[in-house]
Amino acid sequence: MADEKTYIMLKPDAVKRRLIGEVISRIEKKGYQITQAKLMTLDKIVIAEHYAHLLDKPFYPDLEAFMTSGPVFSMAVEGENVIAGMRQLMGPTNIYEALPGTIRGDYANNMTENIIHGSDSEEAAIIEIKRFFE
Ligand code: IDP
Ligand code: MG
Repeated sequence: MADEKTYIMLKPDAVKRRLIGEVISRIEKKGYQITQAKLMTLDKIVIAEHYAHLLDKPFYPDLEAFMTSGPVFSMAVEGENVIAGMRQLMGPTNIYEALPGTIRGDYANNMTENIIHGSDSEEAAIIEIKRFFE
């Protein structure tokens, strides 16, 4: 299978908790390659684009406040089947179902502050890499 690219974001809780190195280490141990990386602070406009599918959810205000609370660490990550592979390393959205050994399972104890974002499809990966790196 040809190499794929995905967009990975270490959220403000990961940066504040000094977990950038820990998560990068897991990505590299898996054999994926980080091809772009950048620390950045996001405004409400880009968060509303990135989480457009969640704008009407009751938790959106908390999500917006969290995502703009400090810098995030953005990465483009490359590898065979990396989109699904990273979602597996991350663990599920519902952190109560995230098993130990996954990033969310090991580090997240809250549905909103869950350490990491990863694209969920090829289309999303292309849009998100463009959004955060161009
Ligand atoms: P994903 O990050 O696993 O792709 P999405 O459904 O795209 O999950 O949700 C984006 C983000 O919104 C989650 O990572 C989490 O930070 C937050 N979120 C999702 N569902 C909930 C919820 O039910 N309560 C609080 N926050 C949520
Ligand atoms: Mg998502």
